[in-house]
Amino acid sequence: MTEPKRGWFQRLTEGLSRSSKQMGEQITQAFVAKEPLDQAKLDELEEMLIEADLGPHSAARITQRFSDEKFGKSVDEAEIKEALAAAIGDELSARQGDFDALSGPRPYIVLFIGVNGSGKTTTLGKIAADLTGRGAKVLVVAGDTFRAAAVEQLKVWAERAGADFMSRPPNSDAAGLAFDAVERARAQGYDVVLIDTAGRLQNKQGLMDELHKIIRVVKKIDPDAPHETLLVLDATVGRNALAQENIFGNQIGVSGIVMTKLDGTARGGVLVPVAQASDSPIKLIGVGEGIEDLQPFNARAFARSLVGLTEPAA
Ligand SMILES: Nc1nc2c(ncn2[C@@H]2O[C@H](COP(=O)(O)OP(=O)(O)OP(=O)(O)O)[C@@H](O)[C@H]2O)c(=O)[nH]1
Ligand SMILES: [Mg+2]
Repeated sequence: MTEPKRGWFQRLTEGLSRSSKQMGEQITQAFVAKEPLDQAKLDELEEMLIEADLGPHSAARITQRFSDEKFGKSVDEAEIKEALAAAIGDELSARQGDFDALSGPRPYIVLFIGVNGSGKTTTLGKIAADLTGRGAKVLVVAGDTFRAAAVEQLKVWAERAGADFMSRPPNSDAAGLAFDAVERARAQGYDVVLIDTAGRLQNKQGLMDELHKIIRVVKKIDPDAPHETLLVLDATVGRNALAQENIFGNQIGVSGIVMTKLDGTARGGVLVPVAQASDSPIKLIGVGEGIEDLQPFNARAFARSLVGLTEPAA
């Protein structure tokens, strides 16, 4: 007998289990009995949120709201989790955005950017699989021409997804490849073009120049392209993700953020300050290496999972 397909919320909960375990244990320790909420407990709560990488500003706001609602009242663990989830959900809900490659112009051109190892190629592969699964004609473009291994890795993903694949020999011009890919996609009726990029070149300026060049040549064919520039950030780097968002956001321009590897850290709370610092919304999150582990970002569900609640909001 086959097991029933696990639901997305369960995957999310499992993916965030390191973070929620840490927070859950701290909440349990701090609020053993149903006792009145006092300043010492509020301080403890704020400290816990900072430790979970939510950032001092969010931690202070959430604690303040909590204090407004509950100060002097008896609270137990479950109430704390519900209140925390509501507060974090409110902080994030305006920072949630949709990634929808199939209702925009055709071909819909998506550029994946981010530092090396952040999860660009994997995320692109997962998206390709999702799109072909929904019947879309997808072209995957190996814009990371810097490393031969990167081309091979993407090719495997494209084959697995049943998407077409375009690459050039190592050290070819990535912008030239992107141009040819978009022209081909127009001529041959592709729905979506997914362009991978290098995470590291000779130096940071070299990388930024290359990304600018890719964007420039793609715009020659379609001035509105790329229709999405997804910045891929690795949650395990903690608050470094903030600096990366800052650099790519300012220098290149970003339309949405993908935060990967939330399953690999106990500090998944870092999504909160990143979401707040960024001009662009969080669109997708990665909670594991499997194809189904890339999920649309749902602020309230994320907040509930983060604090260890095991049911989606009613
Ligand atoms: N656990 C986990 N691993 C992930 C996730 N997303 C990506 N990875 C892993 O992170 C590693 C790096 O991912 P890549 O997709 O190669 O990263 P990249 O940004 O393309 O890296 P470069 O090509 O070097 O710039 C791989 O081993 C992925 O399997 C995730 O959500 N969870
Ligand atoms: Mg890559």
